[in-house]
Amino acid sequence: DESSSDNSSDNNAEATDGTEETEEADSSGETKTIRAGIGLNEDHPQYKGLLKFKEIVEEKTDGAIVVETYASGQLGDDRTMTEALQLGSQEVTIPSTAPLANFVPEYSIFDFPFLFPDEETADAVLDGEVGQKFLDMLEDQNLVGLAYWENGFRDLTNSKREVATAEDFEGLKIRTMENDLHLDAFRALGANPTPMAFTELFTAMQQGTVDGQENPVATIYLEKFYEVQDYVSSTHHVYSPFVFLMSKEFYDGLTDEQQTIVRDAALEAGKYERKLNREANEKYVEDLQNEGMTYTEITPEARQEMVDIIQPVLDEYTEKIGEDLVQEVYDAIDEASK
Ligand code: TK8
Repeated sequence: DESSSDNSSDNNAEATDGTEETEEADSSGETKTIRAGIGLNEDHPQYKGLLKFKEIVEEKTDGAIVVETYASGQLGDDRTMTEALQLGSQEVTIPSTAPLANFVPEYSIFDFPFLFPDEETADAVLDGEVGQKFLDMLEDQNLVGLAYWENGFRDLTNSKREVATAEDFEGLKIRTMENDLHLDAFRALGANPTPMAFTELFTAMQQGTVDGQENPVATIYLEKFYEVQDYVSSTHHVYSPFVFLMSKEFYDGLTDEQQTIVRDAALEAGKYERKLNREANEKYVEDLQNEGMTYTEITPEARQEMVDIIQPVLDEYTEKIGEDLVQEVYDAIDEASK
């Protein structure tokens, strides 16, 4: 059909232009291997997205690049795997933006509570100029950000009591991601936050080291948090993007054609992952209730009270990140929400 003939002519054009590269790759003959590790388990859309990435890359490079996939933190937690990419001992990981703030402090903006009003706005901003500006900031850290995937809107769970208003956070021992803004925001609400890698979270809840945590309902359900948590509140307090990261050393070692293939594959697999993630959200809420969790709606008034309490923390981080950059993000959000 039209596209394949175009494609083949492109390939010929590519092959002709890039004969050298192609021959070079062929002459070296070695297959390049991508060790791709994530923290969530194989049931989560993040893993299904990674399998889609694998399928596209192996098909498009005709096996010149092989992707090995490791779920459930087999290769470590987000920070450890991100450091492995910097060292060149792993090629791909897809962390939430929150732990990336330890590598690029400006990433804390993504954890401003209630920053993105909905998924469509998040997509428009992340897939546009502003999103690319943040991906470019990763280069100095020996990392290449190829695409944004979706973790989602985060909700609070705990094993102590229903949380319906800001007052209910008082004294709750909440695990947060390793991100100072999350810690400061939960402290402002009166909670007692502890930063912890995702790989230790289930055990910490099981042993009562923490009373609660916050994650999108997909994670709460698919990681079986209902086995150790009794209450879930629709706080939707942060929209967490995932960032598809590749080791810069590995990326720079690819041919131009292979770089285009992995970049396009990360983008295409990301759109597929976002779709899967959103399709099931309603279902997860019902599933959690069927597993015995009490679901508490947060009213707009209660949410506004939380926003007001957290505002001083956001003012402080706006200083740290830089007023202009924060304003640029808010302008992009306004533009996208029109
Ligand atoms: C999984 C994490 C998880 C994140 C967290 O590796 O740490 O709570 O929301 O999705 O990235």
